[in-house]
Formats: sequence, C-alpha cells, structure tokens
Amino acid sequence: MASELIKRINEKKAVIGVVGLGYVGLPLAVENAKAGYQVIGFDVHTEKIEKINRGINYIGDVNDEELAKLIKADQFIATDDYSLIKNVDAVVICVPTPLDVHKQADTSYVEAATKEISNYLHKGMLVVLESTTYPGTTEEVLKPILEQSTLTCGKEFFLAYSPERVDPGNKTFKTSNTPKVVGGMTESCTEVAVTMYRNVLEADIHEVSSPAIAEMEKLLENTFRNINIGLANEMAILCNKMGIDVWEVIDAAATKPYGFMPFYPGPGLGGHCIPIDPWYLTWKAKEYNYHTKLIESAGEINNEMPEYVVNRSMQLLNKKGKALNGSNILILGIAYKKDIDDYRESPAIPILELLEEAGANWNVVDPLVQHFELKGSTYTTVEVATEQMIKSADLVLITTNHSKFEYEEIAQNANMIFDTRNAVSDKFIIKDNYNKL
Ligand code: SAJ
Repeated sequence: MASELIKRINEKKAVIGVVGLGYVGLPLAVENAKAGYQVIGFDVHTEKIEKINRGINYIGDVNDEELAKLIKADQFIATDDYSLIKNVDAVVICVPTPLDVHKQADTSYVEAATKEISNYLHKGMLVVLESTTYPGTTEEVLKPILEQSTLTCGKEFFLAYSPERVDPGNKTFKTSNTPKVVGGMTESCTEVAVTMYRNVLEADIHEVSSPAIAEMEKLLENTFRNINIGLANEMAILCNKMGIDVWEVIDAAATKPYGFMPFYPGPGLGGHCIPIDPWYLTWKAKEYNYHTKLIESAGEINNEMPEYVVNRSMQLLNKKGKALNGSNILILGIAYKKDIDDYRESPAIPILELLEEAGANWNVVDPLVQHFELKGSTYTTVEVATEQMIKSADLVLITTNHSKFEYEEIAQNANMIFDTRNAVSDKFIIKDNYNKL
C-alpha cells in the first residue's frame, strides 16, 4: 500500500489535506498546491475558510497573487467539512498546541483534529503531525486514535511527525527552503512522508528513525534559544550592576568565529514558540521523575525581565524626582519582536500590566500592531509617535526595535529613554537622556 501511495504522490495524483490554516498550515497548503497537488484545507474558523475560498490571503508569508491564482484554478479549496478527508491521500495537521495555565501541554486541538481524521481514515492514507509538542505525542496520542478506525498503522495507513519551522516574517527562510526533519512510526511511514515533502519542498528532507526523535529535536532547537536568551538576560542584569555595556560585550564575543553564537538581552520572551516549547519538555520530564533545572532557571530569568524593565524604569524616573505613579510613559512597540505584527506572549504586555498597577500613564506606539488586549480591554495603538508625544513623555520605553521608528527624532526630543533593545544607534545619542538594558 505504501508503494501505491508513493506512486500517487510522485505522479502528483495524490490529494493533500492540511488541517489548520494559520501561519504554518496556509503556507504549507500553498506550497503543496504550487507543486501541482489538489489541496483541501480544513479549519474551524469560517471566516478563514471564506477568505481563502475568495482568494483573500491573511498570512504575511503567503503571496496574495499566488493564493488567488491557486483558488481560481480550483487547485486549493478550504472547508470545515471533515468528511472530505475520505478524498484525501495525505493529511498534515498544523493546529495549535498551547500550554494551559499550569504550563502543561494542551493537545486538545491535535486530538480533536485526529479524531475527525480517524472518522474518515481510509486504506493507503498518510497522516503527518507538524504541531510542536512533547516527545511521544504521535505514538501515544495520535496512533491510538487513528487505529480506532480499525486500520493498522504502518500497513494500512502511515503516520509520521515533522516539526514546523516557520519563522514568520523571515525573508530568507520560508516553508519551501527550510530543511525539514521527518520521523515515521515505521520505515514505510517515514518513506511515504519523506516522498511527500521531497515533492513539495526545495529544501533537504532529513529522515530520523522515529516520531519521538523529530518531536524532541524541535524542542531542542527552541529550548536552545530560550536558554541562550536567558543567559544574555542574566548577563545584562549583571553587567548593569557592574557598569559594563553588555551589548558591547556581546558584540566583542561575537567576533569569535567558532564556538559562540550571539543572543541578545531584551524585555522578555515573546512569540508562539520560544517561551512555550521548553515547557513541553519540562512537563513530560516529570513523568520520568526528572527536573529540568537548566530549562526552568532560564525560563524564570526570561519571565522576570518585564519586572526588571519596570524596576529599571522606576529607578530612572526616581533620578528625576519622579515616581512611576503619575508619570507619562511612551511605549515604543507592543509586537513580540522586530518588524512583526504579532503580539502573542509579548513581554510588552506584562510591562504594561505592571505600569498600570503602579499608576503610570502609558501610551503605545506600534506601526504594525493596531489593537491589543490588556486585562480584558481592547486598546488602540498610535502608528507614529509625534514630536509632541515624545516631548510630553517622562520616559520613552523602547520594547520593540521596529525599523519604522524614527530613532534620531526620539533621541533628540525625549526627556528620557530606556532602550531595552539597543535600538538607538550611538550616532543619535547626543544628550544624557539615553539609558539601555
Ligand atoms: N529574543 C531575545 N533575544 C534574542 C533573540 C530573541 O530577547 O537574542 C526574543 C525576541 O525578541 C522574541 C523572542 O525572544 O520576543 C522569540 O524570538 P525568536 O527570534 O526566537 O523568534 P520566534 O519566536 O519567531 O521564533 C521563531 C522560531 N521558529 C520556529 O519555532 C519554527 C525559532 O525556532 C526560530 O529560530 C526563530 O523564529 C528565528 O530564528 O527567528
């Protein structure tokens, strides 16, 4: 059955399903359709389905015209009708795997999608999970659900894991050219999944011996970042105490051509991956009575950065005889990182919450994020900071180093600046109003 499916994939006769049409699923669906496959996208959000079927794109990494052309050519359709899975030869699951309030992995979206697929699973079908999750999910969660169809994994259907590596906004590495790791439940599962990706992506496809290897390598990738950012943040705290410019220290260390990779301090960790992925490991490790000390320490340092930033801001205002309470603070950037329009897990949110608690007056400038939620209320950002806004602020707090900010004007007009991203170039710093992390 594997060879039949491989043949259908190689002849581009296979129909590809993608479940979850977000920043991972939609680019993948488009790449599959561009490769010549008939693609059916599944999502629970009707507004996404309607937009796609009208050829309207909503993901920055997807080319509007490309999507419209594929929809017009009937190469790609979106639906919430899972019964269409019976027409699909291979389905890729790209749904969220958030953490719950106890930082425990929430695989409910994955389980829901898998149960729907299981209802329509048929002989000779491939199922691939791409959502970031704890090692063991594919074998312990997906496989049993899919085998409720009475089909046998590795013989009658094929199951693999292949972590998504989408970096939203990355102009260099996209879905098509980022190397892909694939691990199947059996050799034939791996072979079928690798065949699909090899027909769709330009990038190298790296086979591993099991889904658990692929699940774990993804977590290593992002835990590596989390821990190194934690180290950079701890260095920033220590350097500040010692009166040493941590940014100059990091730039100097980065001259080492081997054995070092620069990471930079910041106001905290945002985004949908880095602050979250390491906790899948921590949570699963408990099952093996192991305490992931290093991961948790790095997480604590990163999680404390928003409070550290607010304390530093308070100290800076105190130097001018001001308290946080009643001060006007202009926040530059609510997005979780530079030139991104996403504020999920953004450290600017806890910073605003702390400023609110301290009785500070704040205003947020962000050219890419128009609205944001804070403690259940919706706020609107200012797109461009006027000279008046800058001058009337007791403190300008740079939390996101968007390229669009006019750093020279800010440096000239601000009473006081706290730059948590080393965003303001030295050449603009002509007054003693400038401070950084
Ligand atoms: N950050 C720092 N210091 C750094 C790097 C990042 O404080 O040196 C902060 C960022 O400001 C942000 C958070 O950490 O708030 C996460 O930043 P990120 O650069 O890791 O960006 P993400 O969250 O978009 O991570 C994605 C990840 N991609 C996937 O999980 C598929 C990650 O694996 C990529 O390495 C990363 O993009 C990337 O390289 O841009």
